[in-house]
Amino acid sequence: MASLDRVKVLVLGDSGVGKSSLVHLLCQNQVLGNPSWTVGCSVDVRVHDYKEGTPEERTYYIELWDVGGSVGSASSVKSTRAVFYNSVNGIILVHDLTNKKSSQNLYRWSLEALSRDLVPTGVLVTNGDYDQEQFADNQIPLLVIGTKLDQIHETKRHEVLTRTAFLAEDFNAEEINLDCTNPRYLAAGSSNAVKISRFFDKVIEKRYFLKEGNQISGFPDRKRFVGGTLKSLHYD
Ligand SMILES: Nc1nc2c(ncn2[C@@H]2O[C@H](COP(=O)(O)OP(=O)(O)O)[C@@H](O)[C@H]2O)c(=O)[nH]1
Ligand SMILES: [Mg+2]
Repeated sequence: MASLDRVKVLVLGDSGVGKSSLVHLLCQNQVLGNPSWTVGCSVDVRVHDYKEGTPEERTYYIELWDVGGSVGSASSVKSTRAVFYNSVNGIILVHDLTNKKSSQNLYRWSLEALSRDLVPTGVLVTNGDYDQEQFADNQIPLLVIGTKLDQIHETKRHEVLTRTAFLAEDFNAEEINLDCTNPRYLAAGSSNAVKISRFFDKVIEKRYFLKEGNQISGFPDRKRFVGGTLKSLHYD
């Protein structure tokens, strides 16, 4: 049997937001019992059926790369990390809904990862020094995942989910908010499972089926970073 084609998806976010727990849930369909500190980079694989239930259905490996570390790291640490940013087909940005700083840091994480991909000489983004042009044509599908939804009190949910909706909009991405310690949030057939599946389909489509320069469906707007945040460019 021919080996399966694969795509590489980065899983980025601050330490402790739940990346290992999320990846375990996505790849093993199980809650990670006892998460240990992720040292360096860890890679797990999810077997994904592209266009499931259609005549074009095909199985792919989704490699989920959890690079680890802190976004405020010294540049030497960042350049070490940069080797993992080559040939990335998609990015999952993970933040902890109980921790605003972890949401804000997603801008820096995405800049670090994307600039490495677009500037082969390895010029990395430093604090607050964002190159607005580098992101004008980002074609890498992004997904924003908020964790620890179970830790948000009912009375605060609306406020928190409004904030995350703006964040996802900034990245022109779909968003999912969940509790990584409860597999029901990704149960087969649930809206979250459908979103995840659509995201991986998009990553595969971009990698294997779309020619360079084609727009991906679901990413109609061009985006550009302005002063550290992504702003839409409107072409009226
Ligand atoms: N209550 C709750 N705890 C979570 C959730 N996601 C992760 N955790 C816990 O948060 C801690 C850090 O998770 P981990 O997956 O190691 O984060 P990482 O450093 O980003 O890989 C662990 O104790 C997890 O069990 C969640 O959605 N809800
Ligand atoms: Mg970890």
